[in-house]
Amino acid sequence: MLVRDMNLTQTYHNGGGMAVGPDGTVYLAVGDAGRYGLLQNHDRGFYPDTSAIIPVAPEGPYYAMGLRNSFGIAFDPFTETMWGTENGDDSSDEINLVYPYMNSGWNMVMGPSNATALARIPGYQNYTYSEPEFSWEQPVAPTGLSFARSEPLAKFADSLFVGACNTGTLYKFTMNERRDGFAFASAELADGVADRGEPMDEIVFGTNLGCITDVEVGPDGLLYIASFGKGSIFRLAPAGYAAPVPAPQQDPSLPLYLAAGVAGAAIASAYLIMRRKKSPA
Ligand SMILES: [Ca+2]
Ligand SMILES: [Ca+2]
Repeated sequence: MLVRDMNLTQTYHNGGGMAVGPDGTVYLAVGDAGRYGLLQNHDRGFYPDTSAIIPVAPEGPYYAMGLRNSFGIAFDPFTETMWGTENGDDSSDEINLVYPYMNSGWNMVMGPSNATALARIPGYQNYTYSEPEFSWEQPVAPTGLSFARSEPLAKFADSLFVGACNTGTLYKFTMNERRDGFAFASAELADGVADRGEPMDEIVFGTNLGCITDVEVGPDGLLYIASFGKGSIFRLAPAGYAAPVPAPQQDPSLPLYLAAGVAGAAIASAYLIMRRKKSPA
């Protein structure tokens, strides 16, 4: 069994974002599952293995804790650091650079902290609170996220793509030089917070995509965006992109299939022409 039992989890806030780290470790994000968990910055909690990012293969100590819920984690191919989305309540969704042993603060703080909230976070041995790298005051329900390090998408090497469910938007963030945060051109977003009503043109890359659930780079280096809302998978490719021609097949029967296909198509075309000729003008 790869994933160990989740103790008494609910059917919501169970996250499920997964990623494979640079060393091959498989990580799983699990939300608070609506429970009074041990890892949610309460003085006391009852349930283990919720509100955390857990190395499941091989198993290890919680990579991060204090999460409300996350639908997406991904590794920066350049720095090999983990990034993740986190879903807030009525306010504040987050994007985090997820340092090892990070405490994201839930449920004492969601979004940027303040002194009062920080004072309420109990200390966990080895785990340290870290501020979000970006947050939306008005929730957009961020989900999957992906860096694009590929030849076809080379112009986006410094970008992080983030999908959202509520807004049906694909967001694109520009990494800063150290790749430990984002660079913004607009004064409104420079504080790392999309406050209510602030323009987000700078980070809006694609719209009307329905509830996006996942964003991944395929083996062909293109970006794939899965939409639950549209029941579709979208693909981001450069204008005029032509898929590489597949290597020649070794299967000797293939030309026969192709020939049969061509013959079939020819017959179908002839049939259509015949039908057209027969139909009244
Ligand atoms: Ca946080
Ligand atoms: Ca702002």
